[in-house]
Amino acid sequence: MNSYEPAPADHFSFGIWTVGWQGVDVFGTAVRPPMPAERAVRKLAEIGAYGVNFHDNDVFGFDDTSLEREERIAAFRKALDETGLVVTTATTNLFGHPIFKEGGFTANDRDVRRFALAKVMRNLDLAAELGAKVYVCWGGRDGAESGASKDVRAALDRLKESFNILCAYVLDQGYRIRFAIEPKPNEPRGDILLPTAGHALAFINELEHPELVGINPEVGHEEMSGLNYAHAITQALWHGKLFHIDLNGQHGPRYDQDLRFGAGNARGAFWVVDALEAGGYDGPVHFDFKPPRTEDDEGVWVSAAACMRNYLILREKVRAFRSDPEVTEALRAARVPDLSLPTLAEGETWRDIRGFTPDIPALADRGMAFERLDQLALEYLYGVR
Ligand SMILES: [Mn+2]
Repeated sequence: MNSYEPAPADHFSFGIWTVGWQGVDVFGTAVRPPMPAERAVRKLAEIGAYGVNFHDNDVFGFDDTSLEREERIAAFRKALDETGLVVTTATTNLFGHPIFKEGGFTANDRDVRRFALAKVMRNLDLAAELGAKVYVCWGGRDGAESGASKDVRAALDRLKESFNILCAYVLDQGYRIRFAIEPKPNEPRGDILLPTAGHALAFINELEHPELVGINPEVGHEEMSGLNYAHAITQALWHGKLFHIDLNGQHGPRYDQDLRFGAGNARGAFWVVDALEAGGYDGPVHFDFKPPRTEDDEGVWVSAAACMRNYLILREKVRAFRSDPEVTEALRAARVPDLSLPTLAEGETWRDIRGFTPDIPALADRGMAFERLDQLALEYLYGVR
């Protein structure tokens, strides 16, 4: 019987801001006290996490003096050293301070853009020092609420310029860090630039160093747009662009819920784990969730541990599904393996199929047997197989 205990080989990681979220929302004040980064590190190590991800201002305050900054970083580093937790990833807070109210890389005010890039470069130095391999860029304030306020073409030019500058910076500094753009359709801005995984993938092709830039899709962010997250990460893998993942839970198109992984769209979560189990992703299995406002400190750690536990439960179910001979037979009956056959045979060209006519009535009549296949998956998910 599986105990669903996380192991270092599972590479589970958490953002410091996830368990540290104080519960401030649009309608209410903090419900939990501030959590110093070093406490988050120690508690995450206790519950079996492998690594962490941090914003600069998860560790030290925006207005901290150099001395305060150094003290905060030293405490963070001490906790990392003592627990053995790995810094897998880092990112910059370009959304919290009022200076970023109109954006970071695409703010209309040029000095805001120059400051945003300086802030990223400063935290890239710390990220490199702490061994992060991935640097996430979430432009939550890069967007608009109204049509004329943002010149979208110019904003895309500035986004492109920003990534070109940052890629030049990591190359010049000799850092072994790659960037991962995190798409999101809306919230906090009414419409955010690069709203989906697809938009971000297309954008990367316009950069000077596309090889240094991939994506960090989040379950909730794709599902807010009504999209299929398993498809998004599979396409990102197909492009060689899945540099990082943000796992959490979401109930369809509404505000960004950031539920623990496995809550919300549970059926979607099954296929997310299936997509990751299919292979090709070797980054951290990272959770970006928010313990609900209803929870006290104990509830925070219950929900964090549940992210990992749900992943392991789903992994067991997915593996059982994929190794069931009845499923293999159902896949065959649904002709799923046939899709891997190229449409043209070796040596054929369009000339060979231009006049091709199959048995049209027979193919049109033929059922696909997908319901049987999907019912097998659901029965694993429901725990009756
Ligand atoms: Mn989210």
